[in-house]
Amino acid sequence: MAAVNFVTTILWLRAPGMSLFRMPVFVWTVLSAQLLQLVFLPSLTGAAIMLFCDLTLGTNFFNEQGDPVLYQHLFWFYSHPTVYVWALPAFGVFSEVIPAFSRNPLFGYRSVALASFGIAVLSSFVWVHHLFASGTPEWMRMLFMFSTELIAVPTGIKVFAWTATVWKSKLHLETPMLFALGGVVMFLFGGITGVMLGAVPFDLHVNNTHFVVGHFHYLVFNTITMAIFAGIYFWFPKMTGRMYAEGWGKIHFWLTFLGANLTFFPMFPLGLQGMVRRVSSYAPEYAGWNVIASLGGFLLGVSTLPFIANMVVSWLQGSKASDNPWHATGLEWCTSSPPPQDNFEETPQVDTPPLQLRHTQDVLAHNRAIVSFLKAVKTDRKNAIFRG
Ligand SMILES: [Cu+2]
Repeated sequence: MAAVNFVTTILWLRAPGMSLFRMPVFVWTVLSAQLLQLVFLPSLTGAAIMLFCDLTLGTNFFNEQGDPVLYQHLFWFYSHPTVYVWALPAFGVFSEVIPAFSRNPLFGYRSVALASFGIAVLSSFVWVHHLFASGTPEWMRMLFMFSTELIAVPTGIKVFAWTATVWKSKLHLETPMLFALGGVVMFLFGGITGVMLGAVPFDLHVNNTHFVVGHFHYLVFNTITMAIFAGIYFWFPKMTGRMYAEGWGKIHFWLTFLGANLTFFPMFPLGLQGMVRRVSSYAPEYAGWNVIASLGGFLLGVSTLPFIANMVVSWLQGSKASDNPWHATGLEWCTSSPPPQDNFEETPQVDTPPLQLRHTQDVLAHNRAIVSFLKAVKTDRKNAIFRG
C-alpha cells in the first residue's frame, strides 16, 4: 500500500511544470525503490504463506519431500532487491546533501537519475549470488556472477557523480555533509567487498563467515544509516523550524564513524581467517579482533546519546531556522521552515529545471523569484478579502 501510494503520488501529483527530469534525485530514487517493492514483495509473501502451510497444514513445499532450495530462491528473489529499496533512497540523500554543501549543482543529474533505474532493473537478475554454495549448477553461477558484477556500473556512475560534484568546490563541512561524505567513503568498502563476494571462487571461500556480515553491515549500517542521519540533520531545520546544535552533531558524527568502523571492519579479517557467522562462541585465536569489535559496538551505542539529546533539546529550544539555512536549491527550501499545511501557500509553478542550471546562484535567484511571487499572490488575496 505504501509503494502504491509513493508511486502514484510521484507520477500524478507533481507541481505544475515539475516534469520527471526536473524532480529532485531523491524523488527518483524513492520512485525506483518503491517500484522494486511493488514487483518483488509478492515473492516473499508467497514464500511466507507456503512456509506457514508446511508448518501447520502438513504440505511439502520446502521440506525434504519438497524443495528446500526453492525457499532460498523465493526469499532472495525479493530480499536482494530489498537491499536496494533501502540503498536507493540513501543514494538519493547523498545526491541532495553533497551538492548543497559543495554549492555546486549535482554533476550528471540525468545519469544519476537514470542510474537509479539501472540499479533497480539489474538488481532483479542477481538473486542467485546468495545461492552460489547451495548446489547451484555451474552455468547458473557464471550467469549470476556476471549480472552481479554489472551492478558496479550504475553505482560507479553515482560515486563518480558525487566525486565530480565536490571536485575543486569549496566544501562546507556541517553535520549533514560529514555524514554524507562518511557514508560515501564507507560505501566504497561495502561496494568493493560486494564485488569480491560476487565472484564465485571468492564467495565459496568465505561463504557463511563474518566476511559476509562485514560486507552487509558496511552497506546497511555504515552507508544507509549514515545517509539517514545525513537526511535527518539536513531537513531538521525545514521539519521543525529550529536549528540543531552543530557542535553536538559533529561529535555524533565522529563517534559514529569511529564506532562503526571499529565494530564492522574486524569482521573482514575474521571472516578471511574462517570465523563462521551465526555462532555465539569462537575459537581463542579470533579473540583479538572480537575484543575490538565489541569495544566498537559499545562506542556505537554511546554515539547515539548526543544525537537523541541534540534532537530533543534543539526541537524544544533551538534557535529559529531561516527558510533556506544551507543555500540549497530544492523547491522545499522556497517555503517557510516549518512549511505551512500543504507545504505552500499557493501551488508553485516550476518553469525552469532548477537542478540542471549551471550556477547555484541562478537557482537561488530563481527560487527567490518563486518566493516573492507566492508572497505577492498571498498579499493580493488578503487585499481581496479586505475589499470583500
Ligand atoms: Cu544480494
